[in-house]
Amino acid sequence: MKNIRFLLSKRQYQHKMTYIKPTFRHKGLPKNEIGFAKADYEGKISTLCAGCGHDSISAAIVQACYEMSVQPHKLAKLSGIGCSSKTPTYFLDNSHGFNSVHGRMPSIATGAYMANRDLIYLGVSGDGDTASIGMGQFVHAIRRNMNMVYIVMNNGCYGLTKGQDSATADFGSISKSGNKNMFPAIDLVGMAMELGATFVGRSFSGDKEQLIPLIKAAMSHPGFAFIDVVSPCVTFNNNKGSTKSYSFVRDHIEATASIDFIPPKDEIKISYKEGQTANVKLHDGSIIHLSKLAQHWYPQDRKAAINRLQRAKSKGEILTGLLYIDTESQDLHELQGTVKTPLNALREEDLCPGSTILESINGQYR
Ligand SMILES: Cc1ncc(C[n+]2csc(CCOP(=O)(O)OP(=O)(O)O)c2C)c(N)n1
Ligand code: SF4
Repeated sequence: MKNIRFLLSKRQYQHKMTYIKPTFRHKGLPKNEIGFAKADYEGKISTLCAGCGHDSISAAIVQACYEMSVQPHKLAKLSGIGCSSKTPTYFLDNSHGFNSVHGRMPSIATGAYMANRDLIYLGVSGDGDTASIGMGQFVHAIRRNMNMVYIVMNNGCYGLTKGQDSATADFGSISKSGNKNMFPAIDLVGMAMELGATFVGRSFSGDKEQLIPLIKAAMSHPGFAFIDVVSPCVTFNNNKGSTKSYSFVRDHIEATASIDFIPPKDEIKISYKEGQTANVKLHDGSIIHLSKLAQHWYPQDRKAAINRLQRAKSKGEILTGLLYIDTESQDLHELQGTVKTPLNALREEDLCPGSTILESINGQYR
């Protein structure tokens, strides 16, 4: 320590100290099934503003991956540009990562996913990154049902570039500078639903009881899993009149149900009254247990979910939870019938079938 102080100026030294995160792990820390502590799923110390909703979402991702016993080297985190897109630096330090260009995360995800279907793909984006410059990429990722989790940290503004209104800012919402937004908001959840997304959820960065099981369910869903998370920007969009502030969201949030994610090996121990619960079984045997289900809420009925969303919107409610799931969908690899082995593991004999087979293939085109 003395040597570092000697080599650096006081300012450089203090700056460096800010970013040191201990790697020491106490032996007694609880471990998950594969022997990792929760700290093994963390990343660098966040440089976001204190109180930013995005940090709570990072914490929920860390908790979900720890509880799911995800092998860190079996996950790839991808992002675009923005405060939200910086967050992969703050979680899953031992996983693969690609911080791409503004709005271009889906293309990078598509390339990586086509080359190697063996990883969990976790994309993180902002409402600016997705609903404006990245809109064209986002809609095609949904349409192709790529097997990935796509989280939008939605604060209704461009935090990184000093808080301009984004396309998800609500009509009439007032910015910190006092301007009223005159354009209607693009509702990413409604859009994803219309486009045929096979898993759609919405949550709030301040509701980890809901967000953690939702992320776990999204990671288990074999298709495009979209989660819109309202995530207040404390610096530029947490003022009176904003519809993405902590206080506004807390006053207008409506959960469709409480969510429990039950992995295949566990059994459901809780029981609720008939009509108030639903169990959605996923392909790997895990169960999404929905309790305190809102009346007439059917998370496997796309039309009903769209209608309910529209009604909530007209009442000014922010509807959260698992909004829609299709458990029978086929993902992009299945649709294309591609090889199961990651491309970098294919051997020469797999790639070159030999002259006899090649001759017969060519023969079909003569
Ligand atoms: C091609 C390109 N255009 C514009 C920018 C400037 N820019 C950087 S981040 C950003 C928007 C960030 O907003 P959002 O995605 O909502 O993330 P937040 O910072 O609010 O989390 C913009 C416009 C850029 N980096 N690259
Ligand atoms: S500017 Fe806003 S979005 Fe960016 S880190 Fe600060 S609070 Fe978060």
